[in-house]
Amino acid sequence: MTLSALIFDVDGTLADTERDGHRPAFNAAFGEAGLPWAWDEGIYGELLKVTGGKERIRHYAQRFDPVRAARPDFAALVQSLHRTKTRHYLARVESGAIPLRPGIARLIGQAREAGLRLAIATTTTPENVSALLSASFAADALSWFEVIAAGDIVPEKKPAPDIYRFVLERLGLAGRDCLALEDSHPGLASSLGAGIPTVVTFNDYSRDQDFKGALAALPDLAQVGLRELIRWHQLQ
Ligand code: XBP
Ligand code: MG
Repeated sequence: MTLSALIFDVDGTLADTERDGHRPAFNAAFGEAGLPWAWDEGIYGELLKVTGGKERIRHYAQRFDPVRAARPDFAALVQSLHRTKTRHYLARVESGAIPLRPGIARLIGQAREAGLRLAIATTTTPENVSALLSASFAADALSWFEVIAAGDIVPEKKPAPDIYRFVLERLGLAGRDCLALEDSHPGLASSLGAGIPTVVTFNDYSRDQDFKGALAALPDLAQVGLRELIRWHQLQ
């Protein structure tokens, strides 16, 4: 089976964005709104089980601040908090504060040299992807990815397979001709649900999660390049 395309998750895979990127951005938004909410590293690890920033805010309020969650203007509050959070997150990314994970830049360079097609399948907000790619690679990096599927573009976020099915449909490829790179159980469930062989690079938040079904689960891609991915893809 030939490998035709690599499909990358973003948060936790391209870069370790959650603990020192998204999390402080959420807290800055809560502070600006005068809310007594603060997500420390521990609680954020729990909240990451809910994919999507707006969904995560809603889940947190319903559980820890039900009176505020029951207010008629709660939906508008969630939207406004998420816009503020995205502004803070973009500022962090654009300042170069969030580096790529080990081996990612090399792998993308090798894949481009080998003529592999590239795509992105992420739950995060589209602007966050563009900012990370522009801050981490050359200015034209967005054009390297044929499909950038992000955030609310599909009805169901990960672990639902929607976002990966959207990418396959746009690429005109079958799942088995691709390889996905993910960092979390919800992400793996999503890519496997779309029939895409997947390699997991776990991180501090996801290391204890269940990665059954992955071709491999690694701490990072420091020792792994395109040759290894192609070999694993052919073995499955
Ligand atoms: C991870 C997510 C996102 C981010 C926050 O996405 O679940 O919701 O945590 O970004 P992935 P937003 O691992 O699929 O890249 O606030 O923009 O949702
Ligand atoms: Mg992820």
